[in-house]
Amino acid sequence: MGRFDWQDPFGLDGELTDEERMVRDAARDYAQGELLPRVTSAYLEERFDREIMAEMGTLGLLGPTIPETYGGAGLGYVAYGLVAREVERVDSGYRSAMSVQSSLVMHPIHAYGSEEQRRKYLPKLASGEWVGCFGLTEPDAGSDPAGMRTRAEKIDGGYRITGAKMWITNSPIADVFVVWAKSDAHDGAIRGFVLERGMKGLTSPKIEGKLSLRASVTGEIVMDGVEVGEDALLPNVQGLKGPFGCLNRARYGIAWGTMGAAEACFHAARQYTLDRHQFGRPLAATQLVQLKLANMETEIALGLQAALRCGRMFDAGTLSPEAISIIKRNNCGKALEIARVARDMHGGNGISAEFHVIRHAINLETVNTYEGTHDVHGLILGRAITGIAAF
Ligand code: TGC
Ligand code: FAD
Repeated sequence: MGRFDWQDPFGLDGELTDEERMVRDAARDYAQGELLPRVTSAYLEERFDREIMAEMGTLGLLGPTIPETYGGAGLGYVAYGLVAREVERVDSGYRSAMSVQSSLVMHPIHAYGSEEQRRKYLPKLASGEWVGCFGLTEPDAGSDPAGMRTRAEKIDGGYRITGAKMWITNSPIADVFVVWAKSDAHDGAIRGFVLERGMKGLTSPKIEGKLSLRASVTGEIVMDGVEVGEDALLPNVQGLKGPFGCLNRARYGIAWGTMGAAEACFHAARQYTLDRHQFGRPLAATQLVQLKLANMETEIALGLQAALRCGRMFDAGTLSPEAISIIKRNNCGKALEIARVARDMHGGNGISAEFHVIRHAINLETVNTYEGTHDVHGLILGRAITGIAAF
């Protein structure tokens, strides 16, 4: 029989390649050394430090699955997931900034863009010189993006885009905006456009006063008749499968990332309850605490195995969107529950920024909602199981 390792009960480490372990270790060193020391002040001051993008770019953490020809790292999806796990171990907001850039901006330009668009945008997004954002959600179209109102109207030599996007990660600091609009020239089909800061009629005001994900900057994208050339259209995709192809990747990354946040809370709760004495013994010596730790360990071990399996399937080209819904939904929900319990186990200290667990818990409220809410992923699965759409 093998020896039990409470930090890695199913031997995940041994299932990784040398390259994946190297990427994981580099991401962990960076996240613990450079992100952790500044996260508390960033969160309290509702601030995203722009230089983080350049730091991540230097380490190859932006667009890690994009081929090296375009400035990416040419890695597989397990490596991408391991990076998300390490970054979200510190804060879901930092993982957000990274996954939007990689999965929601670089991926569509690479997968649906022209060769000119790839060469123009990808290297600068990979290095972090440019920040990107992804505009799908609107004030009146969230879970139901097909209900979007943003329109691209055909004009001589290009398009005029009018509409508003809401709750957009990175938009206030973005240089590049991948936005989705219904195009009159394509029978009202949803098409993707790449806009750039400075275009007339384009603004991206910050949403102030978020109580969750405060170390990530979120805003609107307001397009008041923005005129673009033909070269702004992503030529190689039409319909909702365009944005959904991007979401598949980001949702998959979130399944890994949330396990990182859950592990941070689990480890903190374990250490805290070993150190803290009440009634003459460590809290960890009580049955209730041990049961909570056992539940956390179990859900994390299962969630990581499922994420790893999906990563291998992603690389093999066999992963379905519905399987991604399973891991996005379950890992977010379980991580949120683990963070809430860890917060409780810290008692009064649990509400202090210094102990990190309440920040993770509040962040995970957002993560459980964006990229398809917990219930919407349940409905995606319900449709796949029954053949009946219940949206
Ligand atoms: P439906 O009829 O199901 O599909 C329309 C077309 O899209 C195709 N499709 C997919 N293709 C690839 N991958 C997927 N996952 C796909 N899901 C659907 C489908 O085959 C069809 O193609 P075609 O060729 O037949 O036209 O569309 P519906 O309108 O019924 O959709 C319903 C539902 C619930 C599945 C969908 O709307 C949904 O997923 N809603 C959730 C919306 C969402 O996730 N928004 C995320 C916004 S971005 C974000 O939150 C970023 S936060 C990032 C961060 O900060 O980290
Ligand atoms: P709604 O769709 O209005 O849902 C409200 C509630 O109703 C939810 O509980 C939902 O599960 C439930 N519901 C909806 N439909 C049904 C149904 N048919 N049956 C039963 N229940 C239902 N979007 C982007 O495009 N780009 C981004 O970068 C981005 N970043 C974000 C960052 C943050 C911090 C946040 C909070 C959101 C971000 N989003 C982004 C938007 C996010 O994807 C949406 O908030 C999410 O998809 C839910 O949409 P909604 O907020 O309109 O909620």
